[in-house]
Amino acid sequence: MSATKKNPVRTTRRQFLSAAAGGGAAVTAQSILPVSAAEIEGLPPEVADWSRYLGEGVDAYPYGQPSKFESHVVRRNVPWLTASVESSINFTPLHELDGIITPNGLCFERHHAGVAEVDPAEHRLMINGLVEKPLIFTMADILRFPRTNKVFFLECAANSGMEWRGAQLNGCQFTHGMVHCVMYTGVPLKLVLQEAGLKTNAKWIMPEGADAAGMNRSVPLDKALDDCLLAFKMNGEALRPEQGYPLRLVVPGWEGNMWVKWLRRIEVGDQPWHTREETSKYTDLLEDGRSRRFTWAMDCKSVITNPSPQAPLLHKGHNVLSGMAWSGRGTVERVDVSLDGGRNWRHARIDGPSFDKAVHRFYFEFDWQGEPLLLQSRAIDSTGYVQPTKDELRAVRGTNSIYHNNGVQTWHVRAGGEVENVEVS
Ligand SMILES: Nc1nc2c(c(=O)[nH]1)N[C@H]1C(S)=C(S)[C@@H](COP(=O)(O)O)O[C@H]1N2
Ligand SMILES: [Mo]
Repeated sequence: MSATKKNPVRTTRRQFLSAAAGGGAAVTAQSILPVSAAEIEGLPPEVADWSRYLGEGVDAYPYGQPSKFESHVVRRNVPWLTASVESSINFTPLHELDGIITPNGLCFERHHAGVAEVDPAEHRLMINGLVEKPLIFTMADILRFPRTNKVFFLECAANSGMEWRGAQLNGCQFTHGMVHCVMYTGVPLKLVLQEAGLKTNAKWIMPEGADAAGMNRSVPLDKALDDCLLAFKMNGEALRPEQGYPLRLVVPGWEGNMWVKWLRRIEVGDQPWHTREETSKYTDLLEDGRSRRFTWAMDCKSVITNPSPQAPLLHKGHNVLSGMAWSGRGTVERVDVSLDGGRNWRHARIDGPSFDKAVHRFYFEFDWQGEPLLLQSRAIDSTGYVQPTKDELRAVRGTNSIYHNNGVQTWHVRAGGEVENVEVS
């Protein structure tokens, strides 16, 4: 993935305030006035077509699909980030979703060598290296271990990477859509490792995928024994092929590339392997040319999903702002929202379950009379860590980075309700 900037947009707070005061921008009144029901034929008290005829029977959809009116709600890619579809990404349509769970068919995908088609009957998981007895498990063997259900977010280290130097992509789907949050059913990795028996010098594991990329990463043993899962179900049903069917490693709170899909082998060792995906990729290049070695936990982050460039404001008056927040180090304790580019902050309302290392949903109800807004959200996690501004991040990490951008996002709402991606300084 290239870090080339395409038309970065930068708005100063002064520019914004003068635009707001002068009311210079043309107001597109049509886009913000609610449509009067009387202007539309066929609405109540008229009887609509769908009330006059029988609907489809129970056999119409053996596996249910969304309404055809929701056909625009899909994963999308960015053409200039898609050199080849087998080694690429698409993005979760965050602006169309609510609550904390990502539906299976909308979880973003990141593949280094396409979606492996794995037959579960022939799939095996091998444990080797510094263990008392190397073992090979069938899927049926895995299903005989005690299992657990946990909700976790997965965020690619490159999420928001294109935004590091300046505002670029117009839509939270593209700026923040490399995250999903799913309920996994799986076996604690600890149980399977204990079955093989860890040697006293065991310090690291290296999970490896069965895809053509043979994707692998070094994971410290402490993490493996703490909360990692061998997951076989997502949101109650079998993992989707895109998400690693039939078996994937879940590494809660840590960068997505460690969550090896189509998991076929775990080697136990006494030091990290320094594989391709933890050297040439997924390290952060600092200003002085050195790289940060490992950055595992995904720091606390949030984004306003509505309004956002793909979801403009359509009505004056009462409006609901919504967004999501997450932290790789715990729960999200608080989310603050600003309507004026970070001058004034108000507490947002976190609603729905609050799980460790999972997405949290927040809302902020506000009144809008067509004035320009600079929307920001700032999350604070259970360790007390406050999501930084992008300028604060760049002050520490320089401008060479792609990965691990958890800076505050700004959306500029114009007088007509349109929203664009900007930065304030
Ligand atoms: N075997 C394998 N595992 C993999 C990958 C891969 O290409 N092959 N991509 C990794 C990366 S970089 C990320 S961000 C996540 C993406 O998970 P998802 O496709 O479920 O969103 O899977 C990780 N696990
Ligand atoms: Mo990733």
